[in-house]
Amino acid sequence: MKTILKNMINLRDHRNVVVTGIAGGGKTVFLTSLISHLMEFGQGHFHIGKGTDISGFREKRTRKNWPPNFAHSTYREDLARGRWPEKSTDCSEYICRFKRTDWLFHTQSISFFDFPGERIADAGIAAFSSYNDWSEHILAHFARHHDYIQAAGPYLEHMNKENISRETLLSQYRKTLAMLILAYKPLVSPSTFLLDRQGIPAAPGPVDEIAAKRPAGISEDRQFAPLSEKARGKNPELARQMSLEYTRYRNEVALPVFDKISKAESLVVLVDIPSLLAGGVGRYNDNRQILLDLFEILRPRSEMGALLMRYLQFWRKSLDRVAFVAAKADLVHPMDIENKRMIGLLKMMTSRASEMLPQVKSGWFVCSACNSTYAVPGARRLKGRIARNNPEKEFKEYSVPELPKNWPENWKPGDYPFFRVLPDAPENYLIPPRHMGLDRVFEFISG
Ligand SMILES: Nc1nc2c(ncn2[C@@H]2O[C@H](COP(=O)(O)OP(=O)(O)OP(=O)(O)O)[C@@H](O)[C@H]2O)c(=O)[nH]1
Ligand SMILES: [Mg+2]
Repeated sequence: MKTILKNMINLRDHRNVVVTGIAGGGKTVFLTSLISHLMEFGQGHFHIGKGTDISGFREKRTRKNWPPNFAHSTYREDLARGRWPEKSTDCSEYICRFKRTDWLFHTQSISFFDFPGERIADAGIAAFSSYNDWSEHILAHFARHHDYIQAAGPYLEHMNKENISRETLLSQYRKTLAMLILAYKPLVSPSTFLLDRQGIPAAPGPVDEIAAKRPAGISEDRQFAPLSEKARGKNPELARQMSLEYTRYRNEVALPVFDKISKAESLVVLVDIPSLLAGGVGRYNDNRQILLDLFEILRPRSEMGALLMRYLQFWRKSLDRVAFVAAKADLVHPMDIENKRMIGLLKMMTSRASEMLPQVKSGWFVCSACNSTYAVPGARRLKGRIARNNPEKEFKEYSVPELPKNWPENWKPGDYPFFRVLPDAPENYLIPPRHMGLDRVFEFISG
């Protein structure tokens, strides 16, 4: 009764939804499929409420310079043609409005925000308005973690020298960042080193080659690197230049993204369990750390969160829902979904993050936004168009690893060979991609 009444008189008709996750985690495909289901409601086994109907769907395109409109029709076309959308090179937003039969007085309006996963690493830059504070923060992070000490050791040593030039300092920092990329470490910040503003990712190669090609900042002449208090004291002019470039980067690259993330009322956190298992324990550890860093920022009373809010200077609508989603569930055998192993792994990985936001309602879901496999009856096998070594793009049967009951203590890349497949979506746009659990996620995040 209470719910019916709440829905009938619901005055809050707009919701900001941010979909987050690391690069390649499935954000763009998730949104593409979800929007198709809302747009073509009734055509895709997508159910909400007790037989709720959605009608009058309208996209609201904006003329704002940034973020650009989410290119839904391009991505839907990609799926229909059997290719996944390109990785995102900029943030984008999709705003839509529709009527729900369970909301009598209002239409629901939602904005969905998508961004390139690499930008999450700039959370520290967004949180600290002062270059000096950011320097202390990032240098302390390097000092605390053994893996970072390895990559950053030569840089830290160089910083303590008597006379340091801008060129050598930046070159050493770029080498550190290149080593972090090669070690799959998450804190590659400024993130434009990994994915520049034109959307060009760093090409794999030796450390020196990556370091020589990529700038630690917006461009060659606008780079920066952290300096300790002692080094700043010894090199005041260098510190002044670094601080100037830091502030520019923060205003132009980091703040716009984190401003959007911090304004979310619903957050969808995609976790790509097949790729974490396929990639080894290092990939898992790094991904979990990224998640914890992000939640540290969203935590209302955390130092970073408080700083971010103070400096962004906006009236923060409060985050009230977080959906943790085990994405790409079609890459896992249905047996491991039925026996709850997939959701179990998701909960184990994210429970600490969820506890960091006790005032927010958390939900856990298993979901596949674009179901592209079929289960082979009676066997731990799937049928799909495996992406690798399949020039004809044929459907083939292949074995899938069993999900572990718990996250193992250790595992190597290749211990769980989950394969990528090509998308299998109807060419008829009226029919949205097959999905698993997408409607449950939507029901939760739409409040
Ligand atoms: N089988 C399957 N694969 C998926 C699904 N969603 C995404 N993928 C795979 O994951 C890859 C990355 O998906 P995207 O949606 O582009 O990931 P993203 O999070 O937007 O990545 P960035 O733009 O780099 O941040 C795709 O190219 C597919 O290989 C899904 O529902 N099922
Ligand atoms: Mg994307």
